[in-house]
Parts: sequence; C-alpha cells; structure tokens
Amino acid sequence: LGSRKERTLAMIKPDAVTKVGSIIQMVYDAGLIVTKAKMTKLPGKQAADFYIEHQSKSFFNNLVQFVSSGPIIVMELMGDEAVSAWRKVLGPTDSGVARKDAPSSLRAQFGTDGTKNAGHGSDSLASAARELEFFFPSTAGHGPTNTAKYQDST
Ligand code: DGI
Repeated sequence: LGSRKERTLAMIKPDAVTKVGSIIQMVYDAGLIVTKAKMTKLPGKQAADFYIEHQSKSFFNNLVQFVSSGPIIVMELMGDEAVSAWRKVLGPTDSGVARKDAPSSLRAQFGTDGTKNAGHGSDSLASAARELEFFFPSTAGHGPTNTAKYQDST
C-alpha cells in the first residue's frame, strides 16, 4: 500500500531551458526518474493544440506565443504519485506567487510571472496520458490517427 507508480509529462518552457541541469537535479531530488526526454520547438499551431483546454481563456494567445517562442525540453517522469510530485516541484502557477509561497520551487527560482513560469506538469493521470502521447507518440498499431499530433520537423 501507499506506493503508486505514475508517469507524467514535464516541460521546461523556453525561459528556463538554460536551467536544465538544476531542473533535472530537482527531478531526482523529488524521488522521480527521467524515462524519456527531448529538446524541441513547438510551432504555434501545435502549442495551441497542446493547450486546447485553455482556448477560451484571456491568456490563451500569450500562453501559445510564449511556449512557441523558443526551444523547450519535454520529459516523461516516473515515480510514486509522479503527477502531484512534479507539480509540487513546480510550485504555484504564477512565479510571483511561487516566490512568496514556495520559494524553493522551480517556478519561484526560474520563472518570471504568470505567463513566463518556467515549467509545466500534467494535472491528472488523464492529462498525463494525453500529453505523453502528444510528445512521445506510440507508433505501434495507431497508423494514420497520429497525423494530427506533434511531429518533429528535424
Ligand atoms: O497547470 P498550470 O500550468 O499550473 O496552470 P493552468 O493549466 O491553469 O494554465 C496553463 C498555463 O497558462 C500556465 O502555466 C500559465 C498560463 N496561465 C494560467 N493562468 C493564467 C496564465 N497566464 C496568465 N497570464 N494569467 C493567468 O491567469
């Protein structure tokens, strides 16, 4: 009892890519492991697709513009309650709030404000499944249904 292995999708956003060393240290310090990782760039259309649940929000355009503004690093993390464990490492969504409420969190240390907030983590097991498939699509048995998803341009 008590041990529930999960996978989650972690993203280092463009403003924090140069901090990848410190951030991977935070992953392992939290008891999680990195099981997949890649550096890539998200064109605006794919960023909008990734954040589709927020399309009606006032901050949507800023969000999409920001995450597509430069390279990102996406990782599959694994460990006990990885979804909530990684979100605890991230800290509050707004980096200004994070600096007050969780000063050692990733967003407190490496983010700037409510938009430029250094990192992302899936918020549930269901979104983790969707987001991992988005960045690390399983090819076996899926065929053409994968064509709408992110594809590396390299
Ligand atoms: O899961 P989170 O990233 O912590 O937060 P979320 O899923 O509610 O929102 C996704 C991203 O959208 C978040 O990392 C930053 C941006 N965002 C959310 N709420 C606001 C926001 N950006 C601005 N400018 N203002 C907001 O209120």
